Amino acid sequence: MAPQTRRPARNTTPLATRVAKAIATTPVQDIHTHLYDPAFGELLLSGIDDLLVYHYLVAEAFRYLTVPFEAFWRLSKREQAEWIWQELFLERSPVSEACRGVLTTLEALGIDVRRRDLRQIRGWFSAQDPRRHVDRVLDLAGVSTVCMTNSPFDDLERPVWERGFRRHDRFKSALRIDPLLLDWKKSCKTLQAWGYKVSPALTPRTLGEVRRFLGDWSRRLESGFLMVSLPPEFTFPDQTEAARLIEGAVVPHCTETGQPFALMPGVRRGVNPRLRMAGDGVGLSRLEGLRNLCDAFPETRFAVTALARENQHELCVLARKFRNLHLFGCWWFLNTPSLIGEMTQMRTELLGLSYTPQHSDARVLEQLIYKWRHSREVIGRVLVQTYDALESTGWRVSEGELRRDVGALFGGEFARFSTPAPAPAAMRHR
Ligand code: HDL
Ligand code: ZN
Repeated sequence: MAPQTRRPARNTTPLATRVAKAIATTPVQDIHTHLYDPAFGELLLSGIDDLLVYHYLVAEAFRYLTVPFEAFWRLSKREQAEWIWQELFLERSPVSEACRGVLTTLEALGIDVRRRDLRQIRGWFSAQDPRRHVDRVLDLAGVSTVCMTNSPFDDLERPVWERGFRRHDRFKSALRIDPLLLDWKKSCKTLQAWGYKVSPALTPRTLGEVRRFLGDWSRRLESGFLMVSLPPEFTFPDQTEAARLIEGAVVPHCTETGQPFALMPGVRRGVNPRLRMAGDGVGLSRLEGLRNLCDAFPETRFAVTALARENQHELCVLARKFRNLHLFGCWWFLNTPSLIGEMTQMRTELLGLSYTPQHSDARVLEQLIYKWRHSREVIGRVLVQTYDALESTGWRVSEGELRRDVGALFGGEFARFSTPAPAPAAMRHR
């Protein structure tokens, strides 16, 4: 007779409640945003007009706008925001993820969206105390820290770093180097102007000077890692300047300083330049270059988020093969509930808890609220299913273990990945 299969005594609190509590109360370390420390002033975007002219909404509004693109770009930010509010919120229901996000944020801030009154919403934001508003938004979003995207090549941002400022302790830094790798011809001249002895030819001396540049800015930013977005065609090894700069300068710098190198393949810039920042698209990336990097540099840690949905499964399998590869986020066009759910379930099934399910990519301060509320909802649903399946084996998960696991997913695992621990004592002298 089949042995009696007695289901283990379950925790009296329903699992879904326990998971939801862990998700809701575990703060997130948001490892990729385009937000700025308040010391950067206007560069830290905030308020309803910036929320409405977000490039995701610009792209969606242009699908209905029949006016010439330039007519829209000639408008003021307020006029653009009014047009987007009219087209995407009043003329038709705001059902897209980016539209719903604006409303999730407003509702969380206590603004009555049923009135649909843009003037009243503007009044609410202008009445906020800017000094308190930043921390209030991070707290409301359940975010402990955000990582900025900092570029020495940004003419508005660079002077603030060069002047120096008192850091807000919840704003971390990542050194973004797209111009260096993707437009070496121009960046070589820029580095020369900044006093680095570089030449267009990537000689050992030039590569040494590029490392000096990376060292100077890593120290100035106190950057946690370096990042670059890459076109789908990027591969390694290769004769491109990007591949040669990565091999000759970026990887040695990251290995020497212990910073991960975050690669973000799959973006096709300027698919429709008329849309300006909203005009970028996606392409299927070749991942063998990433495999070759992980294999050639086992002591360097690579964090990766790929933009094409179709790359995600191969990327998960690659992460199973290389412990120096950490996957993060549902980037950009993947940051939708259906795709977050699909990717989080696949990653958990294949990688356990050794990845980072999400980053917000927020460009406007208050977006943190909706991007994390929407992501927590989806990640929570996947984890309920995950732990329910686990507990049906008889294994039980305590509340403390749930909080531990969620903390790992919400930044703890990326922090562990980013700081190499010494080998365990037992392994040291073998
Ligand atoms: O390159 C990137 O970091 C992307 O995230 C782009 O900034 C993009 O415009 C974006 O904001 N995506 O969410
Ligand atoms: Zn980004």
